[in-house]
Amino acid sequence: MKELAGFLRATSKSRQRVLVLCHHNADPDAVASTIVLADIFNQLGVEAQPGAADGIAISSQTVLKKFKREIPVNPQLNADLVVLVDTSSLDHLGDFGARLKETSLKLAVLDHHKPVKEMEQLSSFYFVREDFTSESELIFRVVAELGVKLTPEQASLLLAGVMSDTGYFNFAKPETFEVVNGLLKAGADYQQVKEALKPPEDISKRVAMLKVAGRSELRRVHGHLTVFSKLGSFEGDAAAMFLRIGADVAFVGSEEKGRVRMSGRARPDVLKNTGLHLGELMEILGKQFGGSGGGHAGAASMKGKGKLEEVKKQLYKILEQKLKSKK
Ligand SMILES: [Mn+2]
Repeated sequence: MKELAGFLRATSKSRQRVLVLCHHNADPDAVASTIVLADIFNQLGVEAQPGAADGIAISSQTVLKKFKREIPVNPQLNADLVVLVDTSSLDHLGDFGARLKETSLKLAVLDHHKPVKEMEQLSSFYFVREDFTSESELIFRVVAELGVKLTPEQASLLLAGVMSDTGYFNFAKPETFEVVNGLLKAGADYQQVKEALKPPEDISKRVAMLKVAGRSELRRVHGHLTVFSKLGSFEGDAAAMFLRIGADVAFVGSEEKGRVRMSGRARPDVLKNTGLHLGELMEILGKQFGGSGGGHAGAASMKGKGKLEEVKKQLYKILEQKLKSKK
């Protein structure tokens, strides 16, 4: 953290204009950490703007509304330094990533996803800590290191980020609760955050979940219950639902006009026993199908070109190898 705090201090002294940027379809963890980091830069005396590439998720919109904050989507690229937050690679910035690449602006990466080699080479500063369950925790730690005080609203935003990325503390570590304690002490409002994160009773989502359940295929791979299903939206939510109702590993994909997309989720105990890492698996599949993929060990996604049936075939080939127990 000292190293990161040092970087933030040095950047503040250098009088650069900073753009803090997060990935497309930005989740609450992404928008919270982006907004709070931009605030901190401003507090340290540097001109900083927050921004999200290609749009933000509905859940983030609700959280931002609750705490009266906004984040510009596809902001202007008039900065000296772009700090990528909660974003492991330019591929996760949608079309905005290609625009950013063309500018050859100076880049810094502050992330908690699986490191991407190419990004490390592209960045002037690279700080990736996969052991953090959310980017918001990372931001909280560096803010503490800097000795800056969070406002109650900033603390609430970060708490929303932590809760969203840990799946309401399902993937939390002991350190997560230390951060949560700090956020509550800084004035975070747990009830309000919980309220803001509560998904609206969306009829289309309920129908989607029922459909995806009906289409699901169950296979046992080395004793593990694996589920595969198809859905054109809410893929991540659907995969998470399959874990809640009993799957060890679940994948939900879609295919439209030759483009495929797939999300996966796996139970922590399965990851531990087998060494499976869905971020790695999705990276392999993304590359195999001319696209990209990545994420966390227990939650990841890919997109590419081709047939979903073919993706499924390759997926099970990998699972056959990876789901062997280490013991
Ligand atoms: Mn995150």
